[in-house]
Amino acid sequence: MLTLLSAMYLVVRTASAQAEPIRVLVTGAAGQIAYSLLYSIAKGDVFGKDQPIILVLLDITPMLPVLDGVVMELQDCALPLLREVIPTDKVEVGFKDLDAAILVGSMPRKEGMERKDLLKANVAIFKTQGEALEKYAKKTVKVLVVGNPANTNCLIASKSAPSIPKENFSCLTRLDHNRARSQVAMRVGVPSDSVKNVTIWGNHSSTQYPDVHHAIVTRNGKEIAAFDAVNDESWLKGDFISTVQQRGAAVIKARKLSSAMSAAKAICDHMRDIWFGTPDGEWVSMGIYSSGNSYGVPDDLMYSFPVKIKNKSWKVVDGLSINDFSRGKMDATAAELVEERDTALTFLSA
Ligand SMILES: NC(=O)c1ccc[n+]([C@@H]2O[C@H](COP(=O)([O-])OP(=O)(O)OC[C@H]3O[C@@H](n4cnc5c(N)ncnc54)[C@H](O)[C@@H]3O)[C@@H](O)[C@H]2O)c1
Ligand SMILES: *[C@@H]1O[C@H](CO)[C@@H](O)[C@H](O)[C@H]1NC(C)=O
Ligand SMILES: *[C@@H]1O[C@H](CO)[C@@H](O)[C@H](O)[C@H]1NC(C)=O
Ligand SMILES: *[C@@H]1O[C@H](CO)[C@@H](O)[C@H](O)[C@H]1NC(C)=O
Ligand SMILES: CC(=O)N[C@H]1CO[C@H](CO)[C@@H](O)[C@@H]1O
Repeated sequence: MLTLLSAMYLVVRTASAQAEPIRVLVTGAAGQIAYSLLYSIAKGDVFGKDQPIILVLLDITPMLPVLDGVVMELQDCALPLLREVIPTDKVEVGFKDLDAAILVGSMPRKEGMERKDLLKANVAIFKTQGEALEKYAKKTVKVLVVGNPANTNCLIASKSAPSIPKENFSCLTRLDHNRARSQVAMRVGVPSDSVKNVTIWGNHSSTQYPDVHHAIVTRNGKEIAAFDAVNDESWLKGDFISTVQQRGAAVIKARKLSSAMSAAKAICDHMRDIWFGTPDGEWVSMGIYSSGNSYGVPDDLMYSFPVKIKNKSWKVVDGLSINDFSRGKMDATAAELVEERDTALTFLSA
């Protein structure tokens, strides 16, 4: 029996050792999130310890010299899974034959720039990148949008790549999810993995709704509702929510730079769960296409929901009870996204 098992193990090992490399694109690759992210991807934290990787790094032309430095450092890490690194400023190179695309680069807000002009610039970027996905990537590509405004950028990319299923596009709210989880864990005094089933609803912005009505805390081996574990309803409905909503701004104020290490970690969590499925007994939050949802969220948005993932397919966790407090907050963040989408669509068709 033992010999049979070890023989089977050897067969599996040999098969996976010869796995074909997958092509993974990171855009904004010369930026600060990518600097934390690329090492984790290249060493196997996201796609598995047996999965060879070709990393494609896209940034804008003026950043190519910086990108060369990033390439040198990746080479100097001597990572066995990393088979090739391809730096480029051309979408036809960047989006070719992709298995996964992590779109981090976007137009940042500049001093004095109008909100509308910023949105317009980002619609142009994500239209181009969506069209490049349509033209050059595999139809099974999994696309994660991080660059802000992430939800709307994701919607634009997806609309510009009609032959790739909408379900294969998602945007990052995992950082908010992780923040919510940690805040509750610190408050109760348990490790963060003892807090499960928090939900982020809506836009990745200060109107997002971090919801712990269905969250569970494990303390001294017992599972209890987060509301009972925390035992401070006014904190949960007040400071907890605003702390998570404002966390990005608080990090910028302290660091004079936006979140990068935690954003990179969240990107890894998100993409790993798409690849391998969510752990048993918990859901995660991600921004996904809203059409057909059971929570009364308007159709045709990229909106963050609680999801479970299996076999590279997500399913929204249905049937959670929504009280009036939650309803109001879910609707407010939806209204913001509807408005942003409608403006973005006028730019898309212009
Ligand atoms: N969704 C989230 O949870 C979350 C969290 C943190 C940051 N973000 C967003 O992620 C983005 C990146 O953050 P960062 O700190 O790495 O910024 P950064 O400025 O350090 O890097 C961004 C990089 O993107 C590049 N870029 C710009 N336009 C591009 C294009 N058209 N194609 C390819 N590359 C392009 C820039 O040249 C730059 O190198 C920002 O939009 C930020 O707001 C999102
Ligand atoms: C939605 O969230 C993004 C990301 O933070 C933000 O840039 C955008 O302004 C928000 N949308 C609106 C309409 O406020
Ligand atoms: C989290 O939610 C899932 C899906 O409803 C459920 O199966 C699981 O038991 C929940 N986890 C905990 C710790 O209650
Ligand atoms: C997983 O998904 C693939 C592609 O959609 C499908 O062919 C396969 O049958 C699925 N496997 C399981 C176990 O559901
Ligand atoms: C993550 C996800 O939802 N993936 C979907 C991508 O599209 C294929 C069809 O090509 C679906 O089977 C996957 O479920």
